[in-house]
Amino acid sequence: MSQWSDRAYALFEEQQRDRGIDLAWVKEKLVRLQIETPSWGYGDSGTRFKVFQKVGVPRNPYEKFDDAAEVHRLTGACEAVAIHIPWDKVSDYQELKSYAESVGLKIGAVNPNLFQDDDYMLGSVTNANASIRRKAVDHLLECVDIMKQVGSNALSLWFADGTNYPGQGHLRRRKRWLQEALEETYRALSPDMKMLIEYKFFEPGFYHTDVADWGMSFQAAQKLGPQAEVLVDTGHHALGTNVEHIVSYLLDEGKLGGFHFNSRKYADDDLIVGSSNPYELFLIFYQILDAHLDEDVKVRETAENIAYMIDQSHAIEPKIPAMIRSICNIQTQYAKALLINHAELKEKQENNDVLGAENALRTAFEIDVTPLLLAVREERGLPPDPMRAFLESGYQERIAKRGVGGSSW
Ligand code: LRH
Ligand code: MN
Ligand code: MN
Repeated sequence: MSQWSDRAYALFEEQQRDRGIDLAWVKEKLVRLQIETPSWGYGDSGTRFKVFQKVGVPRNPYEKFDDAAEVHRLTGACEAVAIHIPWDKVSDYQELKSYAESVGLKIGAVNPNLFQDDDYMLGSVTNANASIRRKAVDHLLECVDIMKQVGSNALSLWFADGTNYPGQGHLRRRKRWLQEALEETYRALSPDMKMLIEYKFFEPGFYHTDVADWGMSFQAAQKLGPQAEVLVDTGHHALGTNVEHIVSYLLDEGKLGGFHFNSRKYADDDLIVGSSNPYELFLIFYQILDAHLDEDVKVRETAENIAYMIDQSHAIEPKIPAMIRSICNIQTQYAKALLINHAELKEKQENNDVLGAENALRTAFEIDVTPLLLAVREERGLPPDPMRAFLESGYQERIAKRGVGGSSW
């Protein structure tokens, strides 16, 4: 480290010791934070108005793994990559698994795609047409089979099913078809696999969405059994929703399975996580780290086994730097949340000290964690500034030979 950062870290260490923070514990937690990146985040993507094609975008799933490996090499925090089928369809999944391993990665969640086929225009598992429902469930089962081949232990489900007009679909019948599809899929899981059920309150259906909120995911998961849990995509909530409250509720019920992190300004913008709402991200981590300290072992285990995943599609920004920025933003907010003095906060809460409690929490958010992050990266032999290291690495120039016209999503 430079003299400047050595001095900054020494001061930081002293300040945190004075606050009663155990920095060895903080560092250990930071080192263990792994965040899965999405294969589709490396491809070309856009809005519903236009997909802009970029130079150097991966042309196949293998090249997506190459780019993800570069993100992992620089951050040390992204060893798993989620795949989306059929976006990442290959003829030999064992070969894809071996390739991932050869570049230092593993395959994370498998995401079935039930929204891009013409047959699914009016729904997949909730389509009024029984043969389309069958086709959709068969795809879910195919994905469970792919999980077995690639060694994945998470099936990540999002249903685009919904309607645009009142009366277009029979809501209760659709609810039952959805549950039937989930049950058949659940029965195919191996004991070490989890089913993560994502919700989204609108889009592409604008009148109703079959799995519209966390309560519907929760209820479906509850009926299925212990291997089914809720997936919180931070972009999938209405404006003003208290996402961290949902997180704490699901933790307490032992049903928080994972996150799809991204930003949310107005809707599901799929932009860089923490770019416009860093305090929300910090408050989410506060709930999680508080649950790490819960006396109930089930709550603790749920908090410790959360699948942290990014779900982003960058329309205008270069893909790899956007992913690195997201990882760094998550690490920053996680580090700040690790500096919360829980004993002090508890004491203020128990004394009904409204402003004292708010201050105890916000104090951690306001600490500059740059010296801590630099020290942890240095101790791990990682570049202190992963973004700068990427820009200086020449990787972007090397992949330019792929040309334009890579994979979309
Ligand atoms: C839907 C969603 C879901 C999909 C992904 C591409 O908005 O969040 O997770 O699989 O985007
Ligand atoms: Mn998502
Ligand atoms: Mn989304």
